[in-house]
Amino acid sequence: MDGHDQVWSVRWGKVVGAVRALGSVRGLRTLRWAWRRRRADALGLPRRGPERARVPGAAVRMEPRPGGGVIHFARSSLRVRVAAGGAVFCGWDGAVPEPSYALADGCPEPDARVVLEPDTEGGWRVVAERVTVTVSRHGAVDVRTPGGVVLRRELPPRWWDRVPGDDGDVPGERSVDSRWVQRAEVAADARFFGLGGRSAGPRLRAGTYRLWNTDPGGAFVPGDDPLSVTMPVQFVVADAGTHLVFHDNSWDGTVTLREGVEGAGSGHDRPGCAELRMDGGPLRYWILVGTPARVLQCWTALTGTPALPPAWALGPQHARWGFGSQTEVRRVVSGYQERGLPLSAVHLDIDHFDGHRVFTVDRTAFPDLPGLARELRAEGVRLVSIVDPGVKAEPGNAVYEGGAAADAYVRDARGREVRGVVWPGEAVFPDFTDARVRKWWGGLYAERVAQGFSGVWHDMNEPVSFAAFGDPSLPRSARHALEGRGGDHREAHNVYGLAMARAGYDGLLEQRPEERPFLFSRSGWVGMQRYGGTWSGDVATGWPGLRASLSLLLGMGLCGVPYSGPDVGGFSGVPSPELYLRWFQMAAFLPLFRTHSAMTAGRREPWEYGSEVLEHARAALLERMRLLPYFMTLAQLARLSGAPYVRPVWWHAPRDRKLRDCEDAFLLGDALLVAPVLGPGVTRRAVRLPRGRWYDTASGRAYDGPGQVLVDAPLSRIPVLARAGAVLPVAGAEGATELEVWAPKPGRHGGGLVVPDAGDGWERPEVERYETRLEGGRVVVERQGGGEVGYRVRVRGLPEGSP
Ligand code: NBV
Repeated sequence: MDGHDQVWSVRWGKVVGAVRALGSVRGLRTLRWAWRRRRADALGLPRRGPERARVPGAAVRMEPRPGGGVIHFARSSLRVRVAAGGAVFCGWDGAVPEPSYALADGCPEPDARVVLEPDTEGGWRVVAERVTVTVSRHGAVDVRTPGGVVLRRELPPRWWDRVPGDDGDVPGERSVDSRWVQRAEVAADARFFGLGGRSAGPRLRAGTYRLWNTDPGGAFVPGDDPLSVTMPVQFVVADAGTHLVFHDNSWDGTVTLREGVEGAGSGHDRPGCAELRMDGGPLRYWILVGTPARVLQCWTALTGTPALPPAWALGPQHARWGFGSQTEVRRVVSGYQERGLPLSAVHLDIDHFDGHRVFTVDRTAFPDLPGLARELRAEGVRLVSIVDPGVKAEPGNAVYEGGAAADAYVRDARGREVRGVVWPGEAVFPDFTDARVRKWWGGLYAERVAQGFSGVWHDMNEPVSFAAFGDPSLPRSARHALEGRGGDHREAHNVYGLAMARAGYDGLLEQRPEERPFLFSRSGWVGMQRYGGTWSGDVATGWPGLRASLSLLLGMGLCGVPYSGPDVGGFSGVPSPELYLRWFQMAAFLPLFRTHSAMTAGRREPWEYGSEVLEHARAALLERMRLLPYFMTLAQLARLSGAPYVRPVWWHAPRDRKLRDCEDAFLLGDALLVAPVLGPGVTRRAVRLPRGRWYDTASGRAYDGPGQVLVDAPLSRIPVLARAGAVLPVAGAEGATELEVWAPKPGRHGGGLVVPDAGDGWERPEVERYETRLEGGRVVVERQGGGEVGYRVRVRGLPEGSP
């Protein structure tokens, strides 16, 4: 089957599955639930009724405020405020930065040096260090570089307000569900990235992308949209500069993108265009401008530093839905050990619960989980547990009863518990937007800790409630606390997974304050990196799935979530040995390196695909172990600077258009360029190189970029190139950290950072900086600021026989 056939077979499989499911008990439940959900919304949501369109109209006056000011228009107002770190906030209709689920520490202080002043065109402008924002008399907002080049032009927005007086609205006030649209233009050469985890990227081509976290149901292939993490975050890269725009609004909406065309019609450029349409919520956004690294740094300052995983979470991990028993888990781990394959963690899925009830254990199949955990831990293998938010609603289920007593579950507009359908059957959903509920839920992680689990994996938190038709989630009319403000699922849906992650993270931290909590979550929103990472979700087995998983990961990194990875081999089916191996080889260079599969899919142990695959998988595993100190350094750097471990190849050269369009390779930190094999039968592949010298790490051969080169990609490995001059920490043969140094190009300097991490705990290690240069044909490595290079140094990339 080629990629196209694989995509269609996945889609067809979903249709057949859905039809079959309808005949089962669960099918009937989901049918009943879908009707109930629809009815709840018909009764519980305000009717749309007549609406009135509105645009800001002409500017009337301006009010200066710290960091900017407020411009009043005939029918709206715009607040512009430059924050101390350089991020610019724009809020229409009185919108202010807080409250916000995205902001890590509330709204940053204004940059006191910035003022809003009249410009020569009759509008206003703010001039900040890295950006100038001008506002026209009719409410168009231009974002310019300090040199005056326009990066983005936001046209005046348009609202559709319900006619005042309807459904208890206060006349003259905008209701929370006023719909709005805002259209922006960007340079003709600009490329769009981001929007959370998208399957059809990383470069987001023309299309409409929905902002509503969704379980795609079954496995997804490129083009399936939306998925579990959607974010209103556009990362835009153009010749003139890079910028990020974040619309801080968790409501349902769409972003329609269209790349521009240079020299379209009579030689004029047609600009690129991004149109955001929202079903409600505030029109407020942040704009960040600078180099990609600078933008991500500023983004992290705003939305939070990524949680630092413990070192073991950077090692190889193995999961499966359907281990079925403790004996089977033991057998799989022994299989790794007997073959000398490193393994850091095993993940237990919902089949280890008692009847799919979260925070329970099936004692028949897993009679002594704490014992197993202790035994494995002594052998260097941790256990990670899945946690689903849906709680089986039945008397006698202690979790359910505890939550009911604490009034923890989401209720409908009439005040009754919302009862959906998930794995355990009829289920209720904790309202994580309530601090009190987060506290209660976090306390439940004590049970997981007592079972011996070292970390958790949050699933089904879009949230999912199986429905025979319509949205597989909660009714939009369902009520949520929203931190005491009160509101409904239209606003809470997209932040549900984020708030659950917060509860889980805090719960784990409380249990084991001396350890870094390990958590990754399928769904989430802007800021989820504060609590952990994510993974691809149910990516379809097949070459298109492999590509989709890379797209997703790169997009998440640009949205500030650096720790993620795919299900190696794909979730849904039986990969060919070649596909399994290529997936495995790519994932060995990704932060979360985990094999996983569905209950009905084939096995994922490296020895299940024949001896040749086993040997090559072993090589990938050993290389991963060798690179662990580098991964740990990248994790620390992500915390310090927001730079994702895995970066697009244009990271340091966003003006290189060919790199901008390159979607089949990635940078791992500053030192390595990884070129995975994404199709069958490949033994050589083209690699687009950024500027500078690059060494094929397998052959040592040097290539000079920019440009495209052909490199060998035998089944035994995927191409990995090292940047000349790079310094990276690796584990030496005896386990001690060594510096791998790639010879700089003659006349050039190089260098690299090393963050020696103890592996866990909260100590903040020092960042060590190393510099490299060639001197008389020898590579010299020095520690910046003087001091010993306290590591053994291994130089690579010098011609044979060099000193
Ligand atoms: O818990 C079962 C699976 C899990 O293995 C997978 O990783 C999640 O993405 N889960 C989804 C629910 C069932 C999906 C069909």
